[in-house]
Amino acid sequence: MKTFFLVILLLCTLSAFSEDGYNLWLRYAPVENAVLLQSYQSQIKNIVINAETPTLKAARNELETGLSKMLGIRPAFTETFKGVGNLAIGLPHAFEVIKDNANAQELQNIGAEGFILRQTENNNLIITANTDIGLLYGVFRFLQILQQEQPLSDINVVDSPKTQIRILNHWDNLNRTVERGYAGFSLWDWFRLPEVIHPRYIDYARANASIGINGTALTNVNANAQILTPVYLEKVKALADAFRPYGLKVYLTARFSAPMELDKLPTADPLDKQVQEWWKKKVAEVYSYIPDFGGFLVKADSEGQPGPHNYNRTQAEGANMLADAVAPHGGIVMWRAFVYDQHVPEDRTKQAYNEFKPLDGKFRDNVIVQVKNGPLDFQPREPFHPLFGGMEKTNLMMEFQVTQEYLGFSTHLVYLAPLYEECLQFDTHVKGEGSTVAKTIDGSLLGQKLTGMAGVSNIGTDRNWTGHTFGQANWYAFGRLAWNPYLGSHEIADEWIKMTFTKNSGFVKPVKEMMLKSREICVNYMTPLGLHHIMAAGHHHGPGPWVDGRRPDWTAIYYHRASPDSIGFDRTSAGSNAVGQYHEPVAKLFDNNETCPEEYLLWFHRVPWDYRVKSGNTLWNEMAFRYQKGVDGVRKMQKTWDSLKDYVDFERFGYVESLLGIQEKEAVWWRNSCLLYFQAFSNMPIPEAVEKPDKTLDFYMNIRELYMPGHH
Ligand code: BDP
Repeated sequence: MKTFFLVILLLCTLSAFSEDGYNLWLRYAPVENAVLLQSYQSQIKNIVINAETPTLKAARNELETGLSKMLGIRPAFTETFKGVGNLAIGLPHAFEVIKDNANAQELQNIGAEGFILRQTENNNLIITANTDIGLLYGVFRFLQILQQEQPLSDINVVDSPKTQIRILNHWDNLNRTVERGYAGFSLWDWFRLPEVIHPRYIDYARANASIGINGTALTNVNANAQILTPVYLEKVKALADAFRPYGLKVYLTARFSAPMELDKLPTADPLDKQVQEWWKKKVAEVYSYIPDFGGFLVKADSEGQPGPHNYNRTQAEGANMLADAVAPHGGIVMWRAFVYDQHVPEDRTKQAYNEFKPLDGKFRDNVIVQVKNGPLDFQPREPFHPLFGGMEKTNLMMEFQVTQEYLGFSTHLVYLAPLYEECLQFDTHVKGEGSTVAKTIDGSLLGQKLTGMAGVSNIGTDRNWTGHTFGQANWYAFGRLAWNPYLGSHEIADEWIKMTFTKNSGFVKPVKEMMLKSREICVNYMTPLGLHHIMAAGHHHGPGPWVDGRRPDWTAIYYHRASPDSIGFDRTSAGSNAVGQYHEPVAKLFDNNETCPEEYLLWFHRVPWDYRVKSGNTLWNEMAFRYQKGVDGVRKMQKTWDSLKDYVDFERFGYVESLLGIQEKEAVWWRNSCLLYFQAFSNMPIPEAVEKPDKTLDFYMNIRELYMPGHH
């Protein structure tokens, strides 16, 4: 035993010098606290489990890997109790000890995916749940407790997910490029599927299960109908089979015009009988390959995608047609609310609400409308989407972007949990005070039958999965918040750091602080004070406040509207009245420039350059200070990281260090470009305390970045 432990220790020490990030938060580093180690070892001598199903086999494998790496032990796996130090894992009636230690009410409360993990009076441990998947989630949580070196004595965790569909949206194309993907190519190796099942698929499923993600939409929302053909369905089936033991259901994107493209139907009109029949048959075919297929994710009538508008039908008519096709098989339709049209003369941020609000209550029960967190498009900061709390009789799910399309791609360290949390905690007031966005999506406030949260994935073939080591934290945070939208960014960061790097507080504290500040830092060097959509055209990398000359709602000047006297988009009651889409008193709060939170000032208001903000500065000076603050913030992150060299393996340390170098350079680029550009309107000097740009506006305006990832 001793030698074994030494070998493990040696291996781990060696690997401490080189880690490529592949293992994510599932590294299972050896427990360092000697007292805890001993107590863990004595409490987990014998694991009582009847691992006959694929899911329980997966749980057992995970325990074997985790415990041998963390504790240097190989506990016995048996079906009977032995002395002391038993960990019993099973459904409520599997073992006597479980029956005695979990009551019916508790079991009812945790539903199909929750679990109970507790210490019994005799110092044994039990993990129980109503399903195998619940047990697997319990096992992962148990391993996480050890990873974070928390005591097991008196442990009593009763937990279950607050939303039902916790799903990653992969914007992956069949040629393996990833729209807005910055971590290599698509994980799905369509060419070699269905025969080749990469071990990576299993690791992907493990990582998702470890944080409770239970769905994956494999294909891009800008959909390709080919995925619905037998050749591809064979491949999808192979992935679904690989993911199934981990509770990960497969979903596909449905191209609305598929009946025309695949079978030459003359129309895709959702009210046409032939079209309806076509979908019913197609869906039956899909289910013949994948009996537990989750359903469809649909982007329609948006950015060139076909949809019900083509036939003068409503979004509800389109969604319901597909919903009726999947309903007999237990499937659902996630219908995106990201619908807007350049030919509609209305403020783009108002269009989705205008389109969907009148349809409230008209969607089938197995439809869930998927709404982006903000009314525009995944900006570094947006107010929450007014459809949250705006549709009271419709199932509504949240769509967050995990991939950093507008936040520096995979080279900027931006921890997104604070962005998610800010949105989830905003009070919509739909049912009076305390009606947070979180409560409008988990069914607790409005009683929706179907609930969920989607995250646009940042995952690709990069060895470390997400491009940036810290991008892993965003995948992790998304999963945790989908499970429980009330968790704080703090605790999520804390868990992630401990499992991904080290438990040493000399590292955890400063890194947590750095992560928690990173989103505001990014807002400051990109789009302070409510600015939005001023990124470069097309690929959205780097600054482009000057972008003009294309469809207006894809330019920057449409959004900032800078002129010699003012800047900002007037969305007040005197302007586009986007504020009118919110409930009172939110509408009033945003409407008045005195009460509008400064972070959203230029989102809702058009203000003169010499307007006095809360600090007493003029708007222009404040803007300049914020851009500088953003740059300073990145430099501070660099210092923090540099001081932590001794805590991190050299590979991940050096990589993050290099990326922070890019981020610093690009923060300066953002600051200089934006200040020079806006100065041409404000005609005011850049304040003393702000570093002067060393290049001309012309120089910045002429930068052309070609071949950017994620953009085709
Ligand atoms: C925008 C992206 C575009 C997506 C679109 C969407 O630029 O690539 O297709 O959102 O969400 O952010 O459909």
